[in-house]
Parts: sequence; C-alpha cells; structure tokens
Amino acid sequence: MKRFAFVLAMLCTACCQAETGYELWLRYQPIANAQYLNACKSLIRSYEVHGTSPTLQAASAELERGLKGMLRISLPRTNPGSIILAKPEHLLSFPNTIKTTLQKTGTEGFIIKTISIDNKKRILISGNTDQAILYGVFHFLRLIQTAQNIHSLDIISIPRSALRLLNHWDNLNRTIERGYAGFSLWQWNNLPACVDQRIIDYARANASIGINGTVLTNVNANALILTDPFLQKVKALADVFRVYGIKTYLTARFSAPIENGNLKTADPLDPAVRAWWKKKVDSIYQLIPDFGGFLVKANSEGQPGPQDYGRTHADGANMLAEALAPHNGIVMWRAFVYSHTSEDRFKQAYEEFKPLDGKFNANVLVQVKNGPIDFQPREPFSPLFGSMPGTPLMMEFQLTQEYLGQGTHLVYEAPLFREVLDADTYANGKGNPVSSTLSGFAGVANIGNDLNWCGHPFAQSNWYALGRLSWDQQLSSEEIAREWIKQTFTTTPAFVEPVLDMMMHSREWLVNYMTPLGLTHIMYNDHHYGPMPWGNSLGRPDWNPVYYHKADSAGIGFNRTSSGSNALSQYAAQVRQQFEQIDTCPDDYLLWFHHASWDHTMQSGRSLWNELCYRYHTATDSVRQMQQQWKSLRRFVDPERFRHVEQLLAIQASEAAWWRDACLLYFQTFSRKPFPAGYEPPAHDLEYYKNLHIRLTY
Ligand code: BDP
Repeated sequence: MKRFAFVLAMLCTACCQAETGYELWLRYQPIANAQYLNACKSLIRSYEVHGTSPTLQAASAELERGLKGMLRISLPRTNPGSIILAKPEHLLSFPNTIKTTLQKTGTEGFIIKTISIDNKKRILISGNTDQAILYGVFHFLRLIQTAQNIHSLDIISIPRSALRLLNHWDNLNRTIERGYAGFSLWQWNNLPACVDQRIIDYARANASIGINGTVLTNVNANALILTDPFLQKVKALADVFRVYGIKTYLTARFSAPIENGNLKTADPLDPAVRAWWKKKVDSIYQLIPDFGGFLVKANSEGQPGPQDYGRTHADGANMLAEALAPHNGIVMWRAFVYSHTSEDRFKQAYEEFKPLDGKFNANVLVQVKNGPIDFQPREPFSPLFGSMPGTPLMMEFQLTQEYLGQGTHLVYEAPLFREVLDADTYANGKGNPVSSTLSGFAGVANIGNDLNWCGHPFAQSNWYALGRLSWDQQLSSEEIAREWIKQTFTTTPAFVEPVLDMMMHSREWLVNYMTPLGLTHIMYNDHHYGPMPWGNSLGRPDWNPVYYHKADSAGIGFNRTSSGSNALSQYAAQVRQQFEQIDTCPDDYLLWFHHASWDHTMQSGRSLWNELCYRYHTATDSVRQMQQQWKSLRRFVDPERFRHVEQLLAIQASEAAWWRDACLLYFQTFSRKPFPAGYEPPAHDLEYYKNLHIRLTY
C-alpha cells in the first residue's frame, strides 16, 4: 500500500511538476503514451548532419534537446543516421524528385520526408539553406510534441511571406511602451560584453515559429540607439539572432542628424542630411552585415518627420531607403498618423498615404495597423489595404494587449488576425482578401523579462499565433490554438478541447464586455485600462471617448456614411455597400458606421439598447463560465501555472462586470431606458465608477 502511494506521488510529480512557463511551447516533455513513444523510438535512433555552420549546430542541438526530453534518448550522431539534416548538394545520390522539390522551396522553405536507404526508413529534413533546415527541425519537433504520426512524412512548407517580424516597443531604459510583462530583454548596460541565455532562448522561440526579424526599439524612437556605443551593443544581439535566421532592425528617429550629428536640419532633401544617413547606415553594416533596416514612426503623436520641413512621407522614406539600398536593407514606414485637425481620425492615414502610392522606392514598405483607428478589440480593416497597388504593405498587429485587457485578460488574438486577413478588400473585384495585399507581417511584441515572457500564461499564444500565421496565412485560428495548447500544456483531449473552446471564444467575449456592436476607444485616458466612456477631458477631441461613441438622446455611434464623415468612401464599392445601409450593416460594426437610434432594430430582433445590455451581460457571464471551466481542469496543469491563470481569470471576471456596469449605466443616461428584466443589477451607481481613479505604474 505504501509503495502504491509512493508510485502515485511520483506519477503526480512527473505529470504536474511546477513550471514557470519559461520554456514556452518548447517544453519537450517526456511522451506519456507508450505506444506513441515506441513508434517514435522505432524510427529515431540517431542523426546525421552535413555541415558545421552555427545555424546547423543550433539545429542539431535543438534536435538532441527535443528528443532527449520527449523520447528520453541521447541521440547519437552516426552516418547514416535515421534523421538526416542536409542541403541539396549533400543529396547527390538521392532521387531527383527531392531535388526538384527543393528547387521550389526558396531560401526558407523546408521538406520533411520519409525515405528509404538500405531498406531502412529515414527522415530527411532538408532545405536550400541552413536556416531552412533549422525551421524543418523545429517543425519536426512540433510534430512529435503534438503527437502526430511521423511514420510516413511528406511535408513541404514554404513561408507565404518573406517578412515576419516582431516590433519591440522597448525603450533604452528598459521600460516597454504598452508592455505588461516586465522590463525589456535587452540589457543595454551589460551589452555588448554580456549576452545572457535569455537572448538565445528568445531567438530559439522565434525561429521555432518562423519569425525572421526583430525591431529592437520603440517606434517612439531614441536617437541614442544610432550612436556607436549602442550599435556595438546591437551587434552583440545581432550576432546571436543571425544564428537563428533572425535579422536585426532598429527604429530610426527622424531628427537623429540634428541630435547625433549636430546638423541644423533633418530635412530629407538636404544633401548634408542625406550624406549623414548614408554614412550612418554604412557604419551599421560594417558592424552588422545582415542588418535588416529601419522602422519609422514619423509625424505621428509628436514624432519628428519630413512634414516638419514641408516634405512628404515618401521624401522621408526614400532618403533612408537610398542609404539602405546598397546593403539590401529596407525601410518600414508606418502609416499610423492622425492629427487633431482631421474631422474623422478614421480617414487620415488613407488621406495622407493613398496619394503617395507608387512614389516610394522599391525597398520601402508602408506598415499599416490592422484597423483605421488603433488596435481596438474589433475594427474594420484599414482602407489602405487594397488601395495601394503600387506600394508593398506590411500588416501591423498588436500582440501586447493595450486595449485588450493588458496583462490580466485571457484573449487569444488569432481570430482577430484571421478576421482582418480574410476580409475581402474587393481590390480588382471579389476575392482579394487583405492577406493577398500584404508583403510582410509585424507583431507589436508582448514580451518582457517576466519569468514566463508574456505575463499572462495565455498571452504566449499570441506570440505563437503571429509567427505561425505570418508563415502560413492559410492556418486556421483553431489549428494554431490546438498546436499551442498541446505543446504548452498537454495533448490530453480532455484538456485540449475545453481550453480550445475558451481560447476560440475569448476575443469575442472581450469585444462584448468592452466595446460591443462597434463601440470604439472608450478606455481610460493614457493607460487605456478599464472603461471610461464618459471621458472628455483631454485637449484633443480624438483622444476622448465621447468623440468615438457620440452618444446622445437620439442614439449612439459615429456616422461614417455619406451623410456623415463619409469615411466609407475610402473602401471599394462592395465593401461600402456592406456597411452603408443601417438596416443591412452587420451588428458587429453598426456603431463604427452609424449613429443609430436607441430603438433601432438589430439583426437579432432586439432594440439597440436591449442588444447592448444583452451583449454586456452575456459576455460577462461567459467569462465567469470560463473561470469555472478552468477550475475543472486543475488535474491537467502544474500547480503554478494553474493558480496563475486561476487568479488572472478572477480579475478578468470582476473586470468584465466593471466594464458592463460602468458602460451600461453611463449609456443609460442617454437612452433613458430601463435595463431589461432578468439581468443582474449593477453593483454600484455611475458616480462610483466615474470616481474610480485607476492609476497604473506602467
Ligand atoms: C498607440 C499607443 C502608443 C503608441 C502608438 C503607436 O497608445 O503608445 O506609441 O499607438 O503605434 O496605440 O505609435
């Protein structure tokens, strides 16, 4: 009996050992299913690798580490090996079909193929570069971590997009703009002498999901990063990232020639300014030969830019592009611009950038946020997508949850990403979704030095999703979530299915307890945490919530049809038609485009007021159910991560109710309608919510 208890205790410790989350989705836990374990072991006994580059060494090390963890074997290197890591030139004796396939995989695509040599099955992981092989190794390990059949593999995987980047909004003092997971990973004070293990693990995690570029610094840029001592530090990081196929990029402060170079101007047409940038760029490439280029926020929210000198965004971007072109570097010029003079902030990016289509140099991409305003829980796609046929565009998604519950709400963002990517722009007719208009992807990173990298254990899934989706835009949110859950927690279906359900609904619930029916930007001033629909104290109208919802006794919402700001005219006719008529506009976007009466009949048949109450209440109830759902899964998760999620869900549930009560009470002052019967009454009165002064330390 004692012995039984001991074995049971051992088993429990084995399956639920404390975990910090540091390993992310690269946990490589021992395979518990004996049958699957044996199947893997019968195929995997050794490996061979052709070449000695640091990247191949990293691939080998990862393979050994992964298989040691999952199969509990130390994988010997033999020739021939049961796994073969090789480029086409090492495959001379191999069938031509493999070589022909590899002609199509480019520099990053890979194949994983079961082949037979000497009547023995072998697994070939190949690609045209060492980086491609590294991607193949990570994919192979993912197959095993997610318990896929590896008996007869024939995988070809080619990234659909060449630029798959993280954008860190990290300041040089290591604070992170809109960061909810600690301080920056970049330890500027210790660099370049000291590059900690975390930098390597960051690179591994990115390579495992195909991310091939990282912008190290905040878009609200500091010119100091372009000085020689800092560039030495950047080089130390770039040297690590290169091994994992990751290019390093920096944000360029447009006024750097003045701040660092003592010039009188940063006018992009001034020859001295142009010469300064050229010299600066040349010196960066001396240190970092594969430097990726610059990301620039200009003439936006107080950042300097070419318009300060009467020049256009194209003049500014092209000046930098010219300096970078000889080195194959690129400029990612952000389209996030708005000013207080614009009658509708929605329209400004399009108005400034559309006329510049075709005027940018070949190595400039315009980076556009997914929606026209600013990373709201739900936005229609930015009208720039599909409107700039002569300019490569990059998608900017925000992984860090500035407007999505920040560090405490469980929100899986892939459904948001998919919704935008799948929206049809009708550029040149039907069937041109936003995804087809893109030349690259950027995710504003949600990573900091918290033990588990992202703060909320589930926030890791958004980093994961950005990588996987930018590699393959055909992947569904569900497929990505499944992969992530299995690797991050367990492959047990009794856990995977309910957690999948939670994740897949989480974003819609958040929309409905924060900003249902197309409400926008009704968060607190500045830090954007919590509800403040009454906010009307900031100097600029377009910083105030009341500007966005326009609630009055007649109704609520922003009229962007032809009788209003006519922002809808920025879309193709077919898109416009979807939204223009109040009776056919989808409920989810109604208040984005219409000032609708409180009695307006929604597609559900409810009045607008009743629908608003319904959405706020049901979403809050759903979060409470999610909380219970998680509690029922305790036995599948280690105690640390279980408790952490449990505590965060408690915050989320109480904050959903806070959002619900504060918003409904406030909007009721305009609708003057009662709450429909049967709903939980608000916990406090409106004054209570208005008097909550939420101060955050970040
Ligand atoms: C807004 C953020 C601000 C960023 C800005 C940007 O509130 O901190 O600097 O976007 O994207 O969402 O430049």
